[in-house]
Amino acid sequence: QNVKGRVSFEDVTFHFENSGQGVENVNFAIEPGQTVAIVGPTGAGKTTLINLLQRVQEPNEGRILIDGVDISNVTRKSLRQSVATVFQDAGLFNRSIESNIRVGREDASLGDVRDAASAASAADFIAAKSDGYETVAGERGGQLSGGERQRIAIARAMLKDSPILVLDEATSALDVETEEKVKTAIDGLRSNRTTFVIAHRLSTVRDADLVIFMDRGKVVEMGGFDELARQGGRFASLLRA
Ligand code: DUT
Ligand code: MG
Repeated sequence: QNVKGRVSFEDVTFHFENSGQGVENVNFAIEPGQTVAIVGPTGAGKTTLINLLQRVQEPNEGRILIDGVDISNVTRKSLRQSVATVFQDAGLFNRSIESNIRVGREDASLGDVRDAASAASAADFIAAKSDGYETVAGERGGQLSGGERQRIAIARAMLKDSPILVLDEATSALDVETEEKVKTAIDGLRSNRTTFVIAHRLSTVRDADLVIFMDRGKVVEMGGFDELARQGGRFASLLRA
């Protein structure tokens, strides 16, 4: 695969037709392997920004480049190979755990699936189930706990091995032990991948190379964590809150 994962947004503006909300004039560039943390209040445009990167929505103005290529010229299918996602609602199907991990990599062997599960700290809980990898996830993964669903989504992304990763950090509380496992799995997933994270935890924001603080569709502040903390603006007051 020749995608490296350099991403840039150039004057990107997008408005939903019905509401007129969206994102306004977004500009940033991120190097391969770096992490961008997107923060801001509800309705700020965080999910919209991420959706634009996947061509779920298309900019009205400006362009988005991956390794210098305007993604409006890239098919959604090929974009899905380059961008893996780990969302709160993990996007699980009512099929076996094995086939849920394999989504997007139907060619993978059971050995590959097992390796991905281990790397995602999911191997232990899967082994503990009487049907193991054949355990059926249920409607939208409903037969599994939140932490289990998340780790299956992480295993899926591990297996996909794409240069760009998008994750929406869960706000739902996991028990401390599971939380630790999920965090370890995500750290493993992030290494060597350009990562966009809709961040809800301070520790994640602290680790990011670039913090984008959004409000009402606009980038209000952008920079490194220390830089923004020093500026004493919106982000800094969030830290004091
Ligand atoms: N919006 C629409 N139509 C949609 C989705 C969103 O009009 O289909 C509006 C709602 C909001 C703005 O766009 O005013 C940005 O929404 P987004 O979902 O990007 O906000 P967020 O930052 O992800 O909010 P949250 O933290 O609640 O997920
Ligand atoms: Mg959102």
